[in-house]
Amino acid sequence: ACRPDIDEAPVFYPTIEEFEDTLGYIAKIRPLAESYGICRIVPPPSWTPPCPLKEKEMWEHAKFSTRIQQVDLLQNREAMRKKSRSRKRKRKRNSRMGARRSSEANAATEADEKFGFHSGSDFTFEEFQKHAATFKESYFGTKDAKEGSTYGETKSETWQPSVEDIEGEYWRIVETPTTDEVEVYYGADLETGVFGSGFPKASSTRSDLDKYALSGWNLNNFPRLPGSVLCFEASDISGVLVPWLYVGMCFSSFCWHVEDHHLYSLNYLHWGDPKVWYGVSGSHATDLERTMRAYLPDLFEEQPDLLNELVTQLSPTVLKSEGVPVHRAVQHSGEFVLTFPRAYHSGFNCGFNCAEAVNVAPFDWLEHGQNAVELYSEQCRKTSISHDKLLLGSAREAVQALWEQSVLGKKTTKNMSWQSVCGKDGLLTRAIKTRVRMEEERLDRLPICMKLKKMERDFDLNNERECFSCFYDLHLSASSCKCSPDRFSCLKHAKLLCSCHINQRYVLQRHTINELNMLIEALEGKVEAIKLWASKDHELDGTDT
Ligand code: 2HG
Repeated sequence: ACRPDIDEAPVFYPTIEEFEDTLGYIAKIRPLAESYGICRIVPPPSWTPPCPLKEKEMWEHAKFSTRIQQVDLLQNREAMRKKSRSRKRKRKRNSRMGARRSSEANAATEADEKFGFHSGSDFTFEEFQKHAATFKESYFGTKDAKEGSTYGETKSETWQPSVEDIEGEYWRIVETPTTDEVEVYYGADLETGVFGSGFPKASSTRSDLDKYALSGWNLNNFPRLPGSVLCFEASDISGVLVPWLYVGMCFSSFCWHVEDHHLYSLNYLHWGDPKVWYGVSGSHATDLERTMRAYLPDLFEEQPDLLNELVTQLSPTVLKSEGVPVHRAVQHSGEFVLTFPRAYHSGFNCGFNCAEAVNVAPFDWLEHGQNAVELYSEQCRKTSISHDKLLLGSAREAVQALWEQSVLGKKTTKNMSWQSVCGKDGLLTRAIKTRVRMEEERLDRLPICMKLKKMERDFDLNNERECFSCFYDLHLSASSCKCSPDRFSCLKHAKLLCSCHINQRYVLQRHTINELNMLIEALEGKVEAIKLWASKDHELDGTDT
C-alpha cells in the first residue's frame, strides 16, 4: 500500500562504439534524459570490470567506517530544541585545499544523534555482508521466521522479497509516524583515495585490465576527461574529483539532495542488491524545496539549510501529489546512474551492495555552476571549488587552441574540440560573457574613486580566498583595505569590509574588464584578439603586479 506509483526514468543501452566516448555519449542522451533528472545507463554486456575490493585481502581485512541510520526518523521526527550544528554527511568542501582529516569531518555531534544519524562500528566487507544478510533475513522472515515478524511464517525459506516488496516496506517505515525503530548501517562517503577504489588501476603486470583502468567510465578518470572543466581544478577534492564509496545494506538511505555546485554525478554499482533511486529534474528543484518546506515546516524552521544536510527523506508520493514530477530508477549491479545539474535525488539500497560515485562538469554545466555560486553567496554557503578558476582555465586553454589553429595553422592536437564550445554562441563564450557582465555591474556599483590593483598570480594558489561575509570565491577579484590587508570581500560586500576612508580601500583584479572583453572577442573567433591574448597571456595571468 505504501509503494509509490512513480514513472520510470529512461534507460540507455550504449553500443560498444557509443560506449567508447563517455562524455560524447552523455551529451547524446542529454536531450532525452535531462528533464527526468536521473537516468540509468547499462554498459554493453562485454564491459565487465573486475573489482579489486573483492580480492581476498581487501574483503577480509580492510575496515571501513559506517554510520547508523534510523530509517523511521528520516521523514518524521520531532524538531530539536536547540540549534543544530549537525554534520550528517562528511562535507566535500572540507577537502577543498588539500588533505583534511576525514574523521574530524565525519565526527558525530550530539545533534547527529537526535537526527537519526550517528557513527556505527567499523566493518570488513565480509563482516558487513554477514550483518546485512542477517538483518534482511530476520526482517523479512526468510529464515528463522518468528511469529509476528513482518513477513512471518507464510514465506518459505527460499523466498526473497522483491524490489517492490522492499520499496513498499521502506516507505511504510519512513512515512508511518508511529512505526517501530529500524536501525541500519551505511558505509557511506568512504574516500577511495584512502580506502581504495572499486575500479582497476593501471598496472605493469595486468595489461589485460588497461581497458578498464583507462576507460572514461572508470570513475577515477571520469571527472577530468577532456571536455570536463574539472580538468582545471588542480587539487584532488575528495568526493568531487576523487570518488566516494557506498557500502549498503537493506534500507540504508541517501536523502534528498543536489550535488555540490549543481554538478553532474555518475554512480556505478560494483556488486550486490539493487539501489532504488528517485529523481527530480533541475527545472523543478525549487518546487521540491517548496514542497519539503510545506510538509516539514518545523524541521526547516529550526534548520533552514536542512536539504544541505542530506538527512531528510520525503515520499515521492507526496511530491507527486504536489505536482513535482518524480521518476524512479532501479540500478542493478554493473549499471550506472547519471544525475543532471541541480537534479534532486534520493533512494535506498535493497540489500548488501557497493557503489562508487563522483562528479563531472561538461560545458553545458557552466551556466548551472554559475547559478550555484550566486545562490551559495545569497545563502552564505561555502564553496567546494573555484568556479572562476574553472571558467578562466577553460577560456585560456580554448584561446591557446584557437591560436594554434588559426595563427599557426596547426591541426588540433588537443583531444577535445575547443571550436565547438567557442564562437559567438558557444557554451564557453556564453558562460564567460555572463560572468564578465556580472563583474562589470558589480564594479560599476563601487565608488568610482576606488583604486584598482593587479591581483598577484598566486593570490589563491596556497590559500583559499573567500569573501569574509558570503564566502564567494575570490579567484577573479577581491576587495580589501590597508587597515586589514589579509581580509577580503567579494565586490558585492566591499562596503561591509571596514569603515575606513575610500582612499584606503582597493580592488584586486586578476584581469581588467578590458582584458576580459578581449578574451570574449578571442573566444568569439576574432583573430586580432586571439593573437593579442595569446601574446599577453603570461602577463595577463598576473605576473606583473
Ligand atoms: C550521491 O548522491 C551518490 O552522492 C548516491 O551518488 C549515494 O549511493 C549513495 O548512497
